[in-house]
Amino acid sequence: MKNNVYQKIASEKKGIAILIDPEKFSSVQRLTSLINKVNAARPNFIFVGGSTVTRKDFNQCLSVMKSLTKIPIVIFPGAAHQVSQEADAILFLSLLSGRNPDYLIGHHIQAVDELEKMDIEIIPTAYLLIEGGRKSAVEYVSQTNPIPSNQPNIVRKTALAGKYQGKKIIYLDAGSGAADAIPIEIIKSVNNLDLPLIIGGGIRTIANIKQAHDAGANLVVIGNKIEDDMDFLLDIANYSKVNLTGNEASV
Ligand code: 1GP
Repeated sequence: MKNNVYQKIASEKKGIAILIDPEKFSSVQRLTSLINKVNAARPNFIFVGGSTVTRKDFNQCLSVMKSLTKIPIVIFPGAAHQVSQEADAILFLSLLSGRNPDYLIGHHIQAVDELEKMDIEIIPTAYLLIEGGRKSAVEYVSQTNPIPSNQPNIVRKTALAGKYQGKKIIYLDAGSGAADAIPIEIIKSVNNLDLPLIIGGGIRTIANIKQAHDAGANLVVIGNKIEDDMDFLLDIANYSKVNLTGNEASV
């Protein structure tokens, strides 16, 4: 196993992952310039994946990224073909908020032949889509309904059922480009289930990131904001530096 990604996520208190959707970075030049900036910002992980990305764009993106960065690359797959030996790990997502068997077990079965031959870490993940103020691509593509954002009890029970099924991580997602990030009460409803917590969707400010961390997120994922404004990576670098300094001071 190349990298102990699961342990790294679990031990993060205020981690950051930058999400790259290969469909939006099919230009190698644009991808290269993004990765150079990501390298300077030094997030804990790069997530890669998307709801509608093709195998060709996915593979090209992975091989370009692998040649340009040492930051661990984690696949956040939108479908069965989004697997690659170039990655360090894959979040093996089950869309537990929905009732579409393809996203609960179907894509997984399609992916196993390829995955079995790869030396990448496979992380069983309870993936819950939460209403984010506008219809998300995941919602449309998976043909499922998100959990309403005013239902922390449903979120908690769903995540706990995932834990009892053996999922190792909880990922709450408001959906890419969500108008509203995951509310604090929703994050707090699952922060005592003793599983690492990833929060994403609609996070566009340092205040959003801090709020999610303070509510218990081990890792916060930022995608769209970076696509619109790559310089936001500088703000992320500063935020992480302050946290690191704070951590060191408290040791
Ligand atoms: C979406 O959690 C990710 O699946 C990130 O969302 O693109 O809105 O940051 P954004």
